[in-house]
Amino acid sequence: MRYHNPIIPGFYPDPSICKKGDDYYLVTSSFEFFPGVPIFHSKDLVNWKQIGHCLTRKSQLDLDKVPCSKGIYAPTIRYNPHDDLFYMVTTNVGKGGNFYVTAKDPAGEWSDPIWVEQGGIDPSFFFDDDGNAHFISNARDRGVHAAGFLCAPIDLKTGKFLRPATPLWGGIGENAPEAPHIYKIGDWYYQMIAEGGTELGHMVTIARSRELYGKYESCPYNPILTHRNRKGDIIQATGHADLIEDNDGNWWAVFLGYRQTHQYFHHLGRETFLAPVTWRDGWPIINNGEPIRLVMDGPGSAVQTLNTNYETDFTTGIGLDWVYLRNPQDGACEAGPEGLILRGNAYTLSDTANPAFLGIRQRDFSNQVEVDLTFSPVMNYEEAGFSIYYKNDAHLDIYVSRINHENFLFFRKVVGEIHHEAARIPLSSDKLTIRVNADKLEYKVYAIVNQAEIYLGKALTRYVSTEAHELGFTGVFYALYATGNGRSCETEALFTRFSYQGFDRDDTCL
Ligand code: 6LW
Repeated sequence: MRYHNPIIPGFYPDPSICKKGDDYYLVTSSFEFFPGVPIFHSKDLVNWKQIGHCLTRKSQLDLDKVPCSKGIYAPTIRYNPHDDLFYMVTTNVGKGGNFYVTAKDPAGEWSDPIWVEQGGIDPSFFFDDDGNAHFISNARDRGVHAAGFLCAPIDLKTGKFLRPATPLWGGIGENAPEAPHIYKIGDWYYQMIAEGGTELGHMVTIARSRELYGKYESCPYNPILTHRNRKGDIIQATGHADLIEDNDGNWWAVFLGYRQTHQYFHHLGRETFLAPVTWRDGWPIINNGEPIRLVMDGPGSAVQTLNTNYETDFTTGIGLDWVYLRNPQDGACEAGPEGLILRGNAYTLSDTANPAFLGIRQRDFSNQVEVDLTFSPVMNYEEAGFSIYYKNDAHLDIYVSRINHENFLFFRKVVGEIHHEAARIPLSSDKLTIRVNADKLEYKVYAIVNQAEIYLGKALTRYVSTEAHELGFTGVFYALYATGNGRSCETEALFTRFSYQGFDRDDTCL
């Protein structure tokens, strides 16, 4: 059967996959958002359902004042048959470095962190047949950039190395070697990595050795995945892969890529893709060296049913797909019988802090989103609304606030240091619906007040794209927020409906 790529659309980068029995589990990076490291489950590799997050407590994930695109980088998930535990290892950049957590049930709860002394990013575990565990990470911060990676046997109970780490294969000499994973397949140890940087030059390369700490020979077919010379394709930056064997003995790769708009920008973040692996002279080649496509031939008879449509009135709680910006403040977001209440604090969306914010990823270029809001500010500094949020200096906000004795509806664009008020309209009701219609290039913004539709304007998607700003690793969120702009916002904002319809997957093409 055919399936759509990305298999997990929206900002879900750096995928790592493992399997226990018939169940596959996949994790992705989460940066400054909380909870951290979303975890997905699948039975067939093409239908993925989020079952939780690995990092759900502040004791596991401190994001206090973490800058945008710092925090949690590329995780690896592995199942260890020797102790029947799942291991998720990752880096909290700027907040302690590399650590891992364990769980019997991947849906959680996961343990408190065990910290590992070795620095660098993109840590990974390899559990050898003899039961020994090995830890590898990029060695950038050790000043051995040329060596690329450092690996050592590790005591899983304590996180301590059993002997000093030694360099393994460092890649084919391209920029930014990262994302190392080790596999034992047949009589070979394979070390697969990403290099070329996570942007347009991204690629996957591999080497093998008869001994884990032996001499590695580079694959003659490297890179085994890249779109670096496919400038016109919609899919770019393919790299950062992890391999898995299915129950029929077929091999697959999950990896990141992004979908560019036809103007060479991308705003949905790096997403998770799937492709078959074929073997050439004992070397795994991703999709047989062919380009990755939006529709591909999938594993066996699995039929992909995922659609991205989403509707909630929040009366039964806050769904798993929603995240906070950094650690949430007590009482800031509360779901109840009437809907979702946000209580703004002093922080705004432009601060490197934790405002009252609840966001869900934009998963399609083309979509319609609607938000029902009840909010009647009594002080000038009180504000609540909906944001198309990429980062603290890149967000497009549709919100209600007060000037003197009158409430207004605003449309504001924040792009770098430019804060532009694109619309200001007097409001005759405390209830309104905010609607955004998006396509690849534009967001069109509307409000519906007393049944009348008001057009507030439009914004280019590229204002919230990665390429319009200094290097970032995240993607656009649709966020509900409230703020007191430097003080506490005493008036509660009530959100009674959030509805998202995604149009990128036209099932008729399958
Ligand atoms: C990640 C690195 C990368 O740690 O970007 O795609 C970094 N590659 O491997 C952040 O996602």
